[in-house]
Amino acid sequence: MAQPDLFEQSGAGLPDWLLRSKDLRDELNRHAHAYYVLDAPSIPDAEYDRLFRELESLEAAHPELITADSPTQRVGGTPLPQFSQVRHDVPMLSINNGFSDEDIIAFDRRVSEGLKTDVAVDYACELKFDGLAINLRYVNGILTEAATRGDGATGEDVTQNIRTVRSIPLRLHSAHPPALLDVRGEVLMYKADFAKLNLRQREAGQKEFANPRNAAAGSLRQLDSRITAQRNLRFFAYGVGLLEGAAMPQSHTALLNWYAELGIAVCAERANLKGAAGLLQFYAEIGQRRAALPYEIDGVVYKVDSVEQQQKLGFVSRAPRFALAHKFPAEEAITVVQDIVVQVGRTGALTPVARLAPVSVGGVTVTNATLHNEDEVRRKDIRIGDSVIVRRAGDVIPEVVANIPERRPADAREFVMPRQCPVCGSTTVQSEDEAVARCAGGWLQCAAQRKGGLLHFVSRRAMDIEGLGEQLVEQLVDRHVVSTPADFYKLGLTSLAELDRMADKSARNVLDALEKSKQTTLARFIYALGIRHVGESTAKELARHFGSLDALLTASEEQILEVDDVGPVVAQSMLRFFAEPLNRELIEQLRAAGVVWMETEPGYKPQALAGKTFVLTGTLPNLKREEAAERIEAAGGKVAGSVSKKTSYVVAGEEAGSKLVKAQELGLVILDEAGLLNLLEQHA
Ligand code: D41
Repeated sequence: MAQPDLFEQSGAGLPDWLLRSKDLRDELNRHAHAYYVLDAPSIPDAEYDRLFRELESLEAAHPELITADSPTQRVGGTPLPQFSQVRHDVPMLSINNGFSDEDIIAFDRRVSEGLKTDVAVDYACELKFDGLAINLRYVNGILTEAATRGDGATGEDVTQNIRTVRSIPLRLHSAHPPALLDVRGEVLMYKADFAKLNLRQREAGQKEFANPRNAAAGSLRQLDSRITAQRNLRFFAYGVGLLEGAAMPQSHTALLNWYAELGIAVCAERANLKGAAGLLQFYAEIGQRRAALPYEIDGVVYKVDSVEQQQKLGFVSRAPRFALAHKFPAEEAITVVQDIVVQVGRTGALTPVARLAPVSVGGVTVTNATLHNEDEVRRKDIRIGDSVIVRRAGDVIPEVVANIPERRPADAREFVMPRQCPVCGSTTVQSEDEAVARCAGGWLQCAAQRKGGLLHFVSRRAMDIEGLGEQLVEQLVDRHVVSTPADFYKLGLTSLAELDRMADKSARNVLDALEKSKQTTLARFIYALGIRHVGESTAKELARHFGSLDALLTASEEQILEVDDVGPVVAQSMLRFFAEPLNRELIEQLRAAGVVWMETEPGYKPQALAGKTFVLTGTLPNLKREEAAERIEAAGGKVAGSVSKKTSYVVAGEEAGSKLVKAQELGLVILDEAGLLNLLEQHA
């Protein structure tokens, strides 16, 4: 029976189940929108599931209730025999790429010339998602068809699978939707979902995906949409095709804002900027934040904002003149594994490292990439001589992602994990619960562990001793000048000046930096000790909880376990560390050398800014970003990387970019440096 009849026949007294099913549909769709589009869950998952099951059972009893926009229609469905072809009414164009500053300046110049204007052009800047382009067709507000871009003229019908993507509304949020709307955007998989998927694939003995893009593509091309439904794909809109029965918005920004009103997900990381300088600023800012974003992007996209201007500019071959993708340097490259060696870290962990034929990845020449551990080498089946894909993302260490089996030479050699530490010759141990093998030699035996531990001690987030780099520490250890962190503070001008490539001036700088580092915080000191499993945030929690080093040194296991985020593994590791007389001695020597910090009452927790979240953007006139963060944290506040509704304060300095724009859009409190200092003082 068709649905309108149901409503008509019942007249005044509609049956309860009919009204209830409509309420459930609307409510579930609302919650799904809050969760997947607004990123602001409105009910607990369990409650959502309960409502969902209620609707399912109503629909099972009354199949005529099932509407195209029912949330139950997102999951499962009968397997597709194949994908049929869809011709795009308006072709899906491609987008031109730029790589260098010069390319961007030339683009802006072409645009200005095309528009015959002298004033800086208004651009809408957005992210370039590394996913799959897709067209969603809404007829009278209902999702009726979804197709891949294909060659731009013809794509594949993936409607069934797209219905399972929960950030795509099955019905537009509008009482008067356009008669026809083609929404264009990108389907992608979040990095975290990708990691979980690969873990599941590995555990099930199935093939892993090389990257989130491939995983998204594979998930969208599933013939069984029940599998797609489990993959948690996402969608962000960035364009429009055919539009009938509504006026075309006058700018790209207006288009995306309209989409948001219609319940279609658009990315919040956008900015409206002017001229080439604005574009380059956006690129730099997003480049900084790239690694922290939950999804992969391969660049940013600039579009002339005004639709009138867009039309004036027209097209070159298959791409519009009004848009440009500014690509980041590729994060992956192919090269040859020349050797596999073993490195020993500060905890004695033995890490197989591939020595590579030099290759440029992400703008940097890479010659080494980690293989993590022996299991990984076996699982990925990497041999010496193999051609491999290497990846370098953000600040992380380059890694070998996969080999290319077709290119394996006949004489490729397998890697063998040494049974002895390659540095000190001690035996290696492989514990049951860990994938890594470790050198059993410890600090006293093993120079590699010593070097690693010393480098950790001087590192920026620990004691922050500038000028004590890898080469210097290496020499100091090899010449037996330094063997424990306390030895650093015994260094004098003569012992430093004797080292290779050490001028008098740089020796003085190192001594100054050592002197400066003595004024530190308890958190940094704890972190610098390099206790296994005690990272930076655990060190902060420990410092906050105990207030003084003596309180920490005398703490029992139970007392340590009271600290937030500290479990038995961390507690055990700390007790073991502090029980070692040499470690106690080290701590005493460091104190005797003059290393100090402010101690507070045990259990003291500065409440002033507790629960407040800060985002720092741009350059502050006096405070370094790190210092500002430290002071906020010292007052109990948190520092986050990106702006959201939950941000309490945005601290903006010189050249603040899209974070500031977003803060303004959200109506957040924006402080300058003076404002921040004021706030800190008020709460001191
Ligand atoms: O995020 C993207 N990958 C993205 C792709 C984007 N943000 N904007 C885009 N804009 C266009 C035009 C200007 C043609 C509407 C695009 C693409 N095109 C695109 N993606 C794949 C081919 C073309």
